[in-house]
Amino acid sequence: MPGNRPLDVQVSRRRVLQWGAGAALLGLTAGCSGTDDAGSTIGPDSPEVRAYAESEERRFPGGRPVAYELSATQSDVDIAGTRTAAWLYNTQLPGPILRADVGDRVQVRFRNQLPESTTVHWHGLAIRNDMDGVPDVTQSPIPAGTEFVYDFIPPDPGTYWYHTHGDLQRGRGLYGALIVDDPGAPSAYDTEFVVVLSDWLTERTPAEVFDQLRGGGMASMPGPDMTSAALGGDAGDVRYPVYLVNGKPPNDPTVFTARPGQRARIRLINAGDDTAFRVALGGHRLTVTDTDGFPVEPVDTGSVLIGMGERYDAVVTLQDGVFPLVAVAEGKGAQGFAVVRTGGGAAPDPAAAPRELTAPPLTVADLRATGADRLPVVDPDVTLEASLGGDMKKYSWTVNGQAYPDHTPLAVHSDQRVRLVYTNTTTMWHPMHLHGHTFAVARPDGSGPRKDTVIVLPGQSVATDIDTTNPGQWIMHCHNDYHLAAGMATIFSYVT
Ligand SMILES: [Cu+2]
Repeated sequence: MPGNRPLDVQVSRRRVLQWGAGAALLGLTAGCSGTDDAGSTIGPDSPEVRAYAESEERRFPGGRPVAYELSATQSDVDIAGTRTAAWLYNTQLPGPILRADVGDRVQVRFRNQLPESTTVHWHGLAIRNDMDGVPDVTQSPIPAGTEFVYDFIPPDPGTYWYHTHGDLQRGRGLYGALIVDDPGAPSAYDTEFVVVLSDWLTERTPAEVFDQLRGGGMASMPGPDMTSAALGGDAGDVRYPVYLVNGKPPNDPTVFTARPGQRARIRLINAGDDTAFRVALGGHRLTVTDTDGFPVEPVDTGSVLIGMGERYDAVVTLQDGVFPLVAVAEGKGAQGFAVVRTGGGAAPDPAAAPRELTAPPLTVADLRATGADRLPVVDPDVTLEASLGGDMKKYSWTVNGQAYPDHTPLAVHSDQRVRLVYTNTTTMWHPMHLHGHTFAVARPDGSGPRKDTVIVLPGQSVATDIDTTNPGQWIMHCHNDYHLAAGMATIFSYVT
């Protein structure tokens, strides 16, 4: 989404009239089916969004106010003794862990001290549309030097995260974990490791890498092809100089400490721009319990494969000693690394390759939603197609043949079961993310896990089921930040 160009959609006079003056003042132009029978667009300032917010307040009476201050600034960060330029939240990499209970009233006073406009997106949370933080879709970009108060109720417990939704800003360091606790649920663990994985540029900005990709150059360092069987081919577009775990490189790793025998909940978040990670903890099997904030039937594995935007939670019973937590940059010949320490001993080798990595990693196909979290099995009211395309000569990535901000919205009505089918016609995998909803991976028996981001492999289709319960304008996009910048997005658009 280069710059703040208005979105190139067919703007009907009818929509402008019905959406009203508020949207006109905001300059919001997203969404519009352009067809009369689709009705008028439900924008972020529409009465339907206010009604949703009010119903959430009624659903969670007495939610505590939880206030956070968040500033985005130009800073620099120490990567193993080398200062590199970064854009950070509260001068931390990753940003601070934000935490609240389900139903709390979260108010984040955000100050933009960057040299350009930005927004903050609360990834995975089904919150009111006007707080979703997507520039020119749910709000005007927050200008440099100004502030904006985000005010929302997290409706579901689990592992979430927040990040900028500005053009190619995330890779500069603007991301952090957002954890939502359920005070009513007994915790099945003794300690918790929040693990934010990312890929890090040391010499160039993401915008410079993007220009290079657009110019037809390889944005990678010299090396073998970046391919992965688990990802069905191309693993990524960019080879990074370093991969980070909680902002730390392998030669200066994060150390998680605990006691032997404790049950640790590991909350894995892939905040990378262009890198899938294959994660294992040496000497331990992972019991995966949740993905994208929602529970699954627990399943044991040696490793998990996690795409950008996805989260996996796993519980382990910790052994006595010192263990490598390895995040292999899938197909890229390098890894992120951290240490789990419960006893004495020398730190493991940052290049450790635990045997847990040898078997194929767990993927979404191995997961089943717990009964309580399944969507009821019903026939879809409407089926929508999202054909994922690309033109490598131009480094253009598309949905249904259009490169965002060019788009034809996927129009839906409230209270429908929508089946959204992603079909990947490219030779590269795409982690597709829908804002404002947690869909179910469609299966005939309804066992598909709930997700907000799902990997679609080359040449394959993934069907997702969505109950349209959160009116507004929701961006749907590839979570590879270069693919998003090159157009792989559209709008999931509620209309009346
Ligand atoms: Cu993509």
